[in-house]
Amino acid sequence: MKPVISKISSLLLGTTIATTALLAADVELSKVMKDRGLSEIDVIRAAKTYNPSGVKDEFVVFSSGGQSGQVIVYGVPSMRILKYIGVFTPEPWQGYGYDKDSLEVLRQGNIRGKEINWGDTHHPALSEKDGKYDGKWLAINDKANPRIAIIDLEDFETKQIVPNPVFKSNHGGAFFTPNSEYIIEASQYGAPYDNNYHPIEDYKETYRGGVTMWKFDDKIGRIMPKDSFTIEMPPYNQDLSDAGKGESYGWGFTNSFNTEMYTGGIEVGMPPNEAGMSRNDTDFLHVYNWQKLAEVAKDPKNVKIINDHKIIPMDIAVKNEALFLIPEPKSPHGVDVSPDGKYLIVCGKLDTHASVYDFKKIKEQIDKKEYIGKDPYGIPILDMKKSLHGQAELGLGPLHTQFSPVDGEVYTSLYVDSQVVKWNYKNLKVLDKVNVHYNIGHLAGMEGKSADPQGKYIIALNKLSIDRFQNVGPLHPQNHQLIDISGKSMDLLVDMPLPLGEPHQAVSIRASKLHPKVRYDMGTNTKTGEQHIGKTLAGQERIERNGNHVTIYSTLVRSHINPERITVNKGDKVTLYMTNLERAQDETHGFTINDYNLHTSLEPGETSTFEFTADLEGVFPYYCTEFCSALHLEMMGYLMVKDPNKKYESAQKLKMQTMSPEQLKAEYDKTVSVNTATDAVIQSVVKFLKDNKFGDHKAVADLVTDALDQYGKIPAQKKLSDEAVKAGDMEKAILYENMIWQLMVKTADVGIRAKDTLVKLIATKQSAEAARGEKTFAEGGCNGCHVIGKVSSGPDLTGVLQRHENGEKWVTNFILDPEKMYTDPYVKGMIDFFNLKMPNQHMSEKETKDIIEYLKWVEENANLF
Ligand code: RUQ
Ligand code: CUA
Repeated sequence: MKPVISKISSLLLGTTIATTALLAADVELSKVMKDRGLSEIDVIRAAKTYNPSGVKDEFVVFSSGGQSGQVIVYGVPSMRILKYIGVFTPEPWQGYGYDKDSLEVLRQGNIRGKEINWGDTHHPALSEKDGKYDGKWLAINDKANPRIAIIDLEDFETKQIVPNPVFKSNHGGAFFTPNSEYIIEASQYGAPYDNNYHPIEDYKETYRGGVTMWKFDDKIGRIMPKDSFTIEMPPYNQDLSDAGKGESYGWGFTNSFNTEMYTGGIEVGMPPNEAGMSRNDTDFLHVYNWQKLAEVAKDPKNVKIINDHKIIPMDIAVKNEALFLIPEPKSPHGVDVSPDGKYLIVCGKLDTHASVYDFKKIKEQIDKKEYIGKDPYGIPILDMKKSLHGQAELGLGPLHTQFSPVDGEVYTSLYVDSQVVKWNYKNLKVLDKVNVHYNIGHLAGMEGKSADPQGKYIIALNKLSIDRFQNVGPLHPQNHQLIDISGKSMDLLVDMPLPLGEPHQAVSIRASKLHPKVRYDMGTNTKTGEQHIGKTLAGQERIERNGNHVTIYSTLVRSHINPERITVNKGDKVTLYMTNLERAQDETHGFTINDYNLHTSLEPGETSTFEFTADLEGVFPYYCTEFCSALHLEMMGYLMVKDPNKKYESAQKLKMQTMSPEQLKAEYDKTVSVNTATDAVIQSVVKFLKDNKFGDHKAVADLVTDALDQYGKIPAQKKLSDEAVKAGDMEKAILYENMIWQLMVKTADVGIRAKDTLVKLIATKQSAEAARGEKTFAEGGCNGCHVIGKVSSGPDLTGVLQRHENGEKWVTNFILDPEKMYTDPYVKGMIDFFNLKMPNQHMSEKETKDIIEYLKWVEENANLF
């Protein structure tokens, strides 16, 4: 009965916020289950992944976007997408590739002068310290046009793209070494290092594979190409890689297929590549000592320079005992190093086994120079059997492996079987299998490839989704499936469709390890992290002309763009700098100019640049593209492009009715008096700020600086207004007075924000009860009628506990059962005044107690509201 009554009473009283929640809670779970056809286990699975509004995820996942050339960021366990990061592909909504500064990053990825506007992102990698993720940088490779990009995890933006100077494709990247010293990038398809034509018949002689070791500066988060080098390898198609750690620190591992060095020729009657490249029973795992080779590369005698890049030839690597091969089952796929670095797991792909190599056994053979032979290029080959810890039969098409915190326990994807298998790589026993949908490639454990795997979940990155989702045409979404691995057997929790590319591999990190910023220092070039040359503060907006080069220094702040008119000549070179003056969190402004194919997204504090030739004559509205405020639509202006060789006749002026001198005087007086009243408000805020020593708090002082910056412009406008009055031009005087009002509003806007910030800083600390009470007050809908510090559609509650005898008890009773007190003379008076009755919000005694504590806190700080 209760909900019905409260629904009616709330309708009468005009508040429905609180009752909606009550109604939802009162609907029986069993009815929802029945209506939606859910079983109990479904509900448990839902509960394991459901995040109520405002609740955040424990893990953050970075997934490659495959052919979208992006990175996709989502949360676990909710599987909610948080961001797409433009990397190798322009991303108009972020302005990535549509303003000059981001275009400079994108164009770092040009290869041989060619603009490349897409990528096949494969393997994201998180930077490491002692083999554990440090949450600072993300690297990702582009397989199609061999490149590595670096993303800064302070703002989730791409900062650097480095093309590989000698490879023509890559696959086995990006992998950080355990202290982010290097990023490993292995090639895929054998090809000449130089950019010349070499006949395919010379494949064995002139085509090469290899591994590039990109030197990484983890302080600034940039690859240092000059300090990087490539280890030349035979034209076996190198595949996935991993860096050793712990016991195997200093070593790198890359497997391969096509040690047959088959080059196809289906068109001349040869069997296709797929047959020729998988003929041998074994291929080679490449084992190389990058630490030693980094020293070797420092001596110019040891390196060949190709395309301005250092190459360590195979014979030099062999001579330095830093490059070896070990047979591995044919056409293997992943190579995954265990968290302690003692074991490497290589999966068969065409074999049902996973092979577990023991690094100690590998090292023993290397130390004793015990080789079973050499490959055609003179690289020593170690004995496979002697290197193996053992093999486990897992199922069809094993690909990739992730680790868990349980010793020996791992999870491997089975492509052909469409399963994830849980097994123990130490005792080689299979423990459990779960079906996935369908044809899983990679799988992602929580920090599952670091030295500190977290367990809990595995994500299956499936290649096909077939029947899992609504049919949206022949091209289906991708399917990431979340699997709970906390129990004895695995449990598939939920599917997430990803409507982009083929998300290839994902890495995850505890959300607590990430520390992204919410705003930039004012005037930052976010692509370099440095102060932007176009940084413009309020009042510095200007248009400068130098010959036919026009430079505009503009600002954006709710809700205007300054300047609002830009007039240039057709053919002028235009540089437009834009600074978002906002400091408030999430106050992004976008910016575009009609027909010029330009867009930028300006996060608070960011400056960016448009550079274009005004080659189209006409009138081009520009505007803010983010719905940033109530006056967002007004946030606009015009680019006017005139042809200097044309004569423009002004259109006939309409006969507009003009105001009489008396009317003008009256309007002028009204404007001035509004300004006087507004100024009084500003002065009261200023007094509050001064009385409460705003200068002690940097955040507030910054806001006050901004506010005073606006306020300081008023005298100049006032002078212009007074001059206009003196000259008898009331029309103009009114406009200047309006400008003064605008400046006052901006001052007040920032000033009040400063005041609010200061209040939060200097108010007495809330007790846990009071904090809970504030939440209950808001969630219970109380603030729908009661605004602290203001009379709104209900009375101001500041001081309410003093207003009545036994105030605490009085208010408690009133909250718990307001109807009972409607006839109380004081309450009756209020009901008449506000024409509203306090509704029963069905607060519990505990909630009411918390609210009382909150009201006490309000009272303690009454002077601040
Ligand atoms: S490799 S699906 Cu391209 Cu990462 Cu195994
Ligand atoms: Cu700024 Cu819309």
